[in-house]
Amino acid sequence: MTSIFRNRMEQLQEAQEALLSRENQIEAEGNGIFSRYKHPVLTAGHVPLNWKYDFDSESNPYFMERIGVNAVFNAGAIKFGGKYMLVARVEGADRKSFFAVAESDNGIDGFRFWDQPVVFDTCQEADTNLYDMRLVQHQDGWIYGLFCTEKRDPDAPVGDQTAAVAQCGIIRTKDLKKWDRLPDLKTTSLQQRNVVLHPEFVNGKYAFYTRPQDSFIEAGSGGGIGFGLAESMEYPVIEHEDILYRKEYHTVYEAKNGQGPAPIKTERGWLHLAHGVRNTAAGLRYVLYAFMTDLKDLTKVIYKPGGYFLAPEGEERVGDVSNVVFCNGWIVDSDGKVFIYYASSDTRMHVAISTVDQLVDYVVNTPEDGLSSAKSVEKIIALIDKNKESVSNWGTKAISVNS
Ligand code: BGC
Ligand code: BMA
Repeated sequence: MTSIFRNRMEQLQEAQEALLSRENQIEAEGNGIFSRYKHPVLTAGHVPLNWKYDFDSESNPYFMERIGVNAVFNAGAIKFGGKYMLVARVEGADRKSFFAVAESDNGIDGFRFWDQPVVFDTCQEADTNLYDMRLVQHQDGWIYGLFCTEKRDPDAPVGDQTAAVAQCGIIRTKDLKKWDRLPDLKTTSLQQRNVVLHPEFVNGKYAFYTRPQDSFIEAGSGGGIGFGLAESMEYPVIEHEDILYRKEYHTVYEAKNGQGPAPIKTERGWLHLAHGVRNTAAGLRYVLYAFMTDLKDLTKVIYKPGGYFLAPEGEERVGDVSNVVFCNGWIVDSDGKVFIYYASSDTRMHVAISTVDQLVDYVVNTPEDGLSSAKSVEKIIALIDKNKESVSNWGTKAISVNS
């Protein structure tokens, strides 16, 4: 064994152990709706060294990286066996993404990848790239993973190597180890990304949030968050989609929107997190926004807080695809604590925490988008006036307490 080999190996192992055992700290202040944690929870630096390095000093005397990992982001999340599990999108230096499970005891730090990436039935021609898994513990007893499977558009002209077809792939498991592939979801749309399984049966059927689009990037006449039912998961076909949340001019979801993780059931309704996209001179900007649907009519949006819930901040703004936050995983604990796992700029995973009570308060009491500057000013004036009243009431209370 050369000293180069030994030194590099030891240095890399030490640095990785320091990263993996680093404690996370909650960030002070914030907006009262959620709190961010200081450090990313999962990054390319967390990927086990034996996925990338050949540990044989004969065949790798320089202890060189043989397989590069570019980024770890857009993870599905689930609590399983008392642990916080992320099924991350790991993207290699070759731009191919795959899935890998990482677990933590407390959900905020100490995430470690399992021994090897997730393996399931794939077909090279049909699944060039796989990404963005939504994990759902369904009422039927299975844990489903719905993800995007992408391939080159077979009808694209020879010179166009960017046109692609995206559809929803489905796998299921009982233990996050053995995954069975089911047929891809069929809908009437040419493109589907951001498909999410609803955790409960609806009229005895499987319910899905969809995102029909005409072309790979452009929503065209489609777009919006859709909703549809399928009879079975072994033969998943949605014949009819209702659009429950449309795109709208001059909002944070003007260009595209898509369901985030599966919604959380609360006493007031189903709590949703989604992403909204607008176009800018600097490219697409992705933010997260929230809304609530009716407990009985899942296609009815009953609360629609205006503006974004979470937008990229500080180092989150920069990465492979800058100015992006994306969330496809959150975990609710039995005490109502919510762990929101979001990725920044297609590069790394973060966590923010909140509670079901706070998130419900947020969706119910945040004013809707009035869709004009004048309406925004009206809302601010109304708040200023309300505050004048509150503060004067405080005065009386303070005096009566003091006297
Ligand atoms: C990328 C995704 C991206 C999509 C649309 C895909 O090829 O892998 O990250 O969301 O294109 O831009
Ligand atoms: C997509 C998503 C994500 C990604 C985002 C920004 O449309 O499906 O995979 O985070 O674009 O690149």
